[in-house]
Formats: sequence, C-alpha cells, structure tokens
Amino acid sequence: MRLHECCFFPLMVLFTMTASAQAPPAAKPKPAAMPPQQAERARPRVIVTTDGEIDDRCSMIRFLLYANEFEVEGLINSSSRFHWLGQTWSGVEWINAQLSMYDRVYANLRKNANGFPTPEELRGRLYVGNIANVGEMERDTPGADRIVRVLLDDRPGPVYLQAWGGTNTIAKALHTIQTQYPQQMDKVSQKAIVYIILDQDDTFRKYIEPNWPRLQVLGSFRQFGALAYAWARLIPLPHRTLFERPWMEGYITVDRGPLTGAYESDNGAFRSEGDSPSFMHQIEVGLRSLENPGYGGWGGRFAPEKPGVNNVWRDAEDDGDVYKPIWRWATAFQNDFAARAAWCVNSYRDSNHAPVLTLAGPADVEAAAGSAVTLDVSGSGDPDGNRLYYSWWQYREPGTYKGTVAIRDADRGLATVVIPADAKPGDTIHLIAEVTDDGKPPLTRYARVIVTVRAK
Ligand SMILES: [Ca+2]
Ligand SMILES: [Ca+2]
Repeated sequence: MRLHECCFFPLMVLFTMTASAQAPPAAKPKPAAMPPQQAERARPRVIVTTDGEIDDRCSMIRFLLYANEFEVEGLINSSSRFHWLGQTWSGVEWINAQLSMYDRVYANLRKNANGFPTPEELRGRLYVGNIANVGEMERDTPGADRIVRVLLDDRPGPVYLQAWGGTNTIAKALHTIQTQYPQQMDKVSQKAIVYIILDQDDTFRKYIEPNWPRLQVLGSFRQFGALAYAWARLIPLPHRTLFERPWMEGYITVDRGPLTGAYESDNGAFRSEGDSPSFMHQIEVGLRSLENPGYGGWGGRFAPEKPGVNNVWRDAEDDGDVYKPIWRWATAFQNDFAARAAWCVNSYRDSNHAPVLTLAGPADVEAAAGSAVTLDVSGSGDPDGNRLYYSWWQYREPGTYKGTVAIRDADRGLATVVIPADAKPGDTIHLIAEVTDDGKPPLTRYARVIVTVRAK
C-alpha cells in the first residue's frame, strides 16, 4: 500500500471510534482478488461539452476515474463566454493528452472495477463542437452532429447533456432537430436532460428555453460554486480538510500514477472542479437522485424554477445554504475519489471498494401518522470484507413534512422511524441510510426510503 495512513481524516476516526462502541461486528467474507462480476445494469448515457478551462481539465480527470459508471457517448469541445477559439483557448488536444494518461492506468483500473471503456473507445468519442465564438450556434460541427445522432437513435434515454462551458453546441444540435426533424421534438424532449453549469452563454435563455419548454434542464447556476474556485470559502470544516494540500497530495496527486499526477493543483491544494457536479449527479450511489431533481445527491439538489411554465430546475437550498446540497456529501465523494486514484496503481486486494447496500423491503413506503416503519439495510455487505458503520438520518429538505422525525437505532442496520402524529396525509419524509466501511480510504454508499403519509 502506498497510501499515507498516518494523516487520516480526523472526523472518520472519531466516527469510527463512536460507532465501534455500539455497532455489532459485521460478518467478514473472504476478500476477493478480482472485481466481482455484477449483473450488467443500465448505465446513464452521457455527453460532455467542455470549454477546456483549467477547472474543466481538473474535472475531466475525476470524470475519467468514473468512466465505468457511464456510457460515454461524446466528449465535445465547446465554447463559453470565457473561452473560444483564439480567446484564452486551451486547444482541443488536452483531452487527448488526458486519454494518454488514462491509457497508462487503464489496465490497473480494470483490476478494480468492471466496465471501464477502452482508451480507444473514448478516443473514438472525441468531437470538436461549436468553438468559433461565444454563443456560436450557426455552424454544423462534428460535435453538434454527434449530439443529434445520439438523441435521434433508437436507444432509450435519458441522455445527459452536460454543459461544462456554454450551451451553444447543445443548442446547435437542438436547432438542427427542430428544423430538420421537427416530428422528433417530442421524443427528444423526453429523452434528453441538460445539466448546465453557471450558464456560460446566452443560447440557453434565448434559444433552448423558449423553443424546448418540456425539455428537462438542471441549472446549477450557483450551486456548482461549492466545487469551484471559491471552495475554501464555501465548504465548511471538517469537509474542507479533504480539499487542502496535505490531503490532496496524500490521496490524489502524488504516487497515484500519471492520470491524477497530471491534476493541475493550486500549489498542491484542490484548485476548482466547477463542472464536476454535472456528472457527479449521475454516479449511482444509492441516493435515487436521478428519479427527481428535487431529491438531491452528489451533484446537488434542484427546485422548479417556474413551475407549470417550463421544465427548468435550479439550485435548491439546504438549511438556507445554496452550496450545502453539494458540500454535505463532500467527505464521502472526496474519499471515493481517493479510492479511485489508488485504483490507478494498486491491485484489487490492496484497494478499497464501496459497500454494497441491500435494502429489505420497498424504497417507497406508505404509513399512517403515529405508526412505526422499519428501515432495514442490515443485509448489506462489503466486497473487501470491511466492517460497516450505519447512520440513518432524515433528509428534511426534499420531503414535504418539515418537522423532525425520531429514528430509533439510527446507528444500526435495522432502525425504526415513528411517523409523527402531526404529519398530514400526502406528506413525504426522506430517510437516508449512510453506510461507511472501515477501509482506507473509507467509502460510503446510501439507500433512500421515502415514506408517504397515508390516512389512518
Ligand atoms: Ca468550464
Ligand atoms: Ca470496502
């Protein structure tokens, strides 16, 4: 192991000590030497459009470490109001350069998880989109054409169109569909989901929003800031520790091979990955965040912008903090990033892999006020045989019941929640099982049970 075990995150030590006093020892299956062959699940189809800013380049390294979680249908250069051809433009070769680094760690990544695309497959998905100017959506480009082909194909959606820069290449593709295949607009409105970071040109508000009123758009117009250049001001302690230089050098950028070695840190610290929420939203960790933009997950949480008028969702707040829907998960997603950085150089046996949660019973439950609901993930396991620590908690903001519920045995796999007497029929209560292993780094997965209150 090359991990620096001396500087482990202090909160986890505290959490581990507290939990170990109460939690029963979990069964220790024999650690496997290879990634378990899991049933093939449908992976989200994704298309990245990027303006190549330094923080896009940081985000792309994280993206490539998660490439097995997606069907990568396109990696497309686009412009933004910050960058276009000839204007602080980093060229189109940087993705190729990163794929060369990916090539060098690919064999090791495959030892640790199934489904990583070959470097050749990813190279075959590189396209140049609309880069000639800010907001340029007149030219036919290979990038825009690629988006058209994927949206019109016979395979099911959703297809996530990620705007790491401007939405202009996506807008060009949608305009082509509107003018050449108008009978396909309903299908495409159902199939595509656009995830916008910041809104970096005027093609969304001027073209996409008025012409595609039923297309689902997730606008991380402010929330992405938690992972952008101002992270040190917006992410509170103790999470912030996992972005500072000692942690980044200890777990990501040093001794983890050429891919994360190419990470353009800020004097050793996390620089900015403002665009990462657009794909972290689609990493399946059990939070059910793809079911409804209001549920929330690693890519943030959203609320309808103009209900009944359009299908645009934007930055929701947790506890009055627009950044919290992202930073509340930061310790977990940074440790997950660290595990994947270690996958680049370590064998399966010397790496950590996430717990696999098993929820007994339905994830959607109806219960009357005053009744008790059993919450059971006690059948969960860990592919490395790690011990598991459990925390059940109420994610209050996505639910319509705004009071607090009491959870009995919240630090056990098997817990009970009593539905409060003042909960009204139709109210919803979101309960999260957060399950963390004792591997290095510790890895977390989740289950979400949504209780809908019914009449007695
Ligand atoms: Ca960008
Ligand atoms: Ca593990």
